[in-house]
Amino acid sequence: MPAIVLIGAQWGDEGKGKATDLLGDQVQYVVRYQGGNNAGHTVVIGEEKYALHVLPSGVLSPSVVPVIGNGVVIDPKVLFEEIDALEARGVSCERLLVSANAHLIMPYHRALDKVSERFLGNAKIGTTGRGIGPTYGDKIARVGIRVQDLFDPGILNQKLELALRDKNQLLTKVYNRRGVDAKQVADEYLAYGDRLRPYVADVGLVLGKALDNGETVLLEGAQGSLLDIDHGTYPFVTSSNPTAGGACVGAGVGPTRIGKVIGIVKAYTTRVGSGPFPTELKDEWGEYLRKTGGEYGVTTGRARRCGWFDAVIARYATRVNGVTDFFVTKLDVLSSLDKVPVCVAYEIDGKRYDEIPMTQTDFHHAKPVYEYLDGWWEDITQARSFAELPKAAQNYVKAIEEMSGAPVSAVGVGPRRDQTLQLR
Ligand code: 2SA
Ligand code: GDP
Ligand code: MG
Repeated sequence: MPAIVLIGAQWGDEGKGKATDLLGDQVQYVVRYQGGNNAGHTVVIGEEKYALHVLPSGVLSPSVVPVIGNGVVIDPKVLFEEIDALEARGVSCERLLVSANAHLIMPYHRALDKVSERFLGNAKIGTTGRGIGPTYGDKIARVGIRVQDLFDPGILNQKLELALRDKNQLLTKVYNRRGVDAKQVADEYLAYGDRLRPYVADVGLVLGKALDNGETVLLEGAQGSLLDIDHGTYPFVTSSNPTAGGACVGAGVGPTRIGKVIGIVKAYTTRVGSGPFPTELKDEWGEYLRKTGGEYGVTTGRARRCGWFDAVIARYATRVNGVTDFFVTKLDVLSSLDKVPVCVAYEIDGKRYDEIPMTQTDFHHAKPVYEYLDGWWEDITQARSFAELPKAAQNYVKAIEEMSGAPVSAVGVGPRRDQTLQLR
């Protein structure tokens, strides 16, 4: 069985955690390939609810090896807090593998993330403040610090000194903040290195061998396609590649090993942070979706912006990710509506667009063109097969399928594992 990639098809929080957990029985490895502890993946098992930030959602399945790939940025303090909290609840994390090439989020990255957002004022990105952007910035500028640097104190000190030369200038001279002490950081991170050592592995090699042996590897995306640094609504994006292509780079798995790309798509749309969002509802309907869907950030607690389903976005996600099938989540949240609006195209300066416009300026002016589908009033959270859904709900899913351009293989009608309808 080849590798499977699972991605968010919108702006994140589509329900990737639940979907990954559902696939747990069929896969031997679950790999995070980008992002860091900005992610918030919720998994509900029976009465227990888990919020994962940097660990792969597969950690909750005892037979799965959870893996943090080279494309992830790791805040070791947060990683250990997450491991300790899970182990205190009886979830073993000892199978975890961490890439020696993953970059580390350092205290100055967190400080710079927060202070630069403040500096931007109204133009801020609305980041999670976890130091993600500055850490990826250093990776690209080739001044980043990697997991393997923690095993060589000489190299760590050398790299820290180099990095802090301009970071401390920035913090103290530009942003008027306290500088960071290299010795203190080195001591703190060398201690993390001692604890991290048993988990560290040549992840690309491990995954390559697993695939050669016929095992199945699930590459779990964080955030969503429209938050991709290359294919998202730049600059209002995260600093990594959540799209399917990022999975190969961020895990060290070649593209020919990928057999399936599962797109997770919410039956409506949400977004956290700034940036364009054509179907956003700033009225009581937005509040209705937020309340009914429990749309609050899993990491920061921020209220998510809410809007109707946007088929233009879903089509785009199908194309840039090569989605082979969709998993539609949160259909239950749309029960009790007379009509359900679905955005089928945009109108920009009097012209109709069936695809996302090429320029950011146009996208900021995009107004949704809606089609109104019949709603349903029944509570669908108890449905256990597609046939049990009211006809209008079935038609809604079929319409999403047709407009998005890839078959729907599963539908979520609640947060629990059993609240999932398999279509194929
Ligand atoms: P960052 O911190 O540099 O990655 O922020 C840049 C943008 O990416 C967005 N972003 C997210 N959007 C949705 N969900 C995310 N994870 C958490 C969750 C978010 C939370 O699951 O709820 O708790 O607020 C996530 N992570 C990053 C972010 O909002 C910026 O728009
Ligand atoms: P992720 O970041 O993509 O993993 O998604 P989040 O965990 O941030 O947000 C998704 C939320 O929706 C979580 O609270 C899930 O428990 C919940 N959820 C997932 N699927 C469904 C569903 O089909 N119906 C409902 N009502 N909730 C769901
Ligand atoms: Mg989330």
